[in-house]
Amino acid sequence: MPVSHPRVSIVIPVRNEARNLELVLPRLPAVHQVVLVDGHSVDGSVQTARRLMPGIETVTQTRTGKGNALACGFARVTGDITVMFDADGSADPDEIPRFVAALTGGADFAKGSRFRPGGGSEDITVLRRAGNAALNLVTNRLMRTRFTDLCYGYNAFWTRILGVLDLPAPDRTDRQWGDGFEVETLINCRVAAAGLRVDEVPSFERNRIHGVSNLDTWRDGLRVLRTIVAEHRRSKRVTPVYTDAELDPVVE
Ligand SMILES: Nc1nc2c(ncn2[C@@H]2O[C@H](COP(=O)(O)OP(=O)(O)OP(=O)(O)O)[C@@H](O)[C@H]2O)c(=O)[nH]1
Ligand SMILES: [Mg+2]
Repeated sequence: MPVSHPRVSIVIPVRNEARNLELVLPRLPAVHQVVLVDGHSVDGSVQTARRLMPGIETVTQTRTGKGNALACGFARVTGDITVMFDADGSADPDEIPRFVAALTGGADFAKGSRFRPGGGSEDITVLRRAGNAALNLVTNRLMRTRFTDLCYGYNAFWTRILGVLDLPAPDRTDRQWGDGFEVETLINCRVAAAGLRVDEVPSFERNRIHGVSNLDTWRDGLRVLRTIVAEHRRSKRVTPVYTDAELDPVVE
């Protein structure tokens, strides 16, 4: 059933981003809910966020990695739309309406892309750009998709499709596949395998303002490659079941 005035929840994974939160949080639009998922920060990120935004919900992630942080945040979402939003200053809050418009326009998943006309990046290195292009090619060939920016973290989706993502449960104690930076690829592949509609949204990625990246190009690039192969195999076992009424994937 279409939602005419969707409530938007923004999920922000945070690991030692206090100085960036000072600049990022005041720029967020007024929304239904903001959930900060803390990765055991030691720089006062949580306190900074609460000071800047008293209504913010904070949760400590249960394991390690950005994927686990997102899974913990998604579990807290009460809005109709979930926006995945990095805290390092690279994502532009003014683009949120663009993502929402793609979803209200009929998409199930609005995927940010730095490589669509109107998009771009100040932050991507030559090596990462080449790696991302190669990983796009492999994914598009195997999954029959048309992604232009597989490894990008700025995305939004109707919260009702959360079951399709089937992310590792927050309450498991041991590290799970999907807990790390492979999470975006895993989500993209699962959404595609379920036959959901993905619309790409041009997005401009700014440089991280303070601090250093948590991502390791080679290690995480290889994890993404393994993810594509694993998700391709999984897609053979998942029957697309997209109907408006039922969005849980069926794994035989
Ligand atoms: N809670 C939590 N947040 C994390 C973790 N790793 C990264 N993040 C957050 O996820 C967001 C993206 O992380 P970055 O390190 O900027 O990685 P990236 O944007 O993929 O890579 P760059 O383009 O190099 O910046 C930031 O808000 C980080 O603070 C983690 O293990 N736990
Ligand atoms: Mg970043």
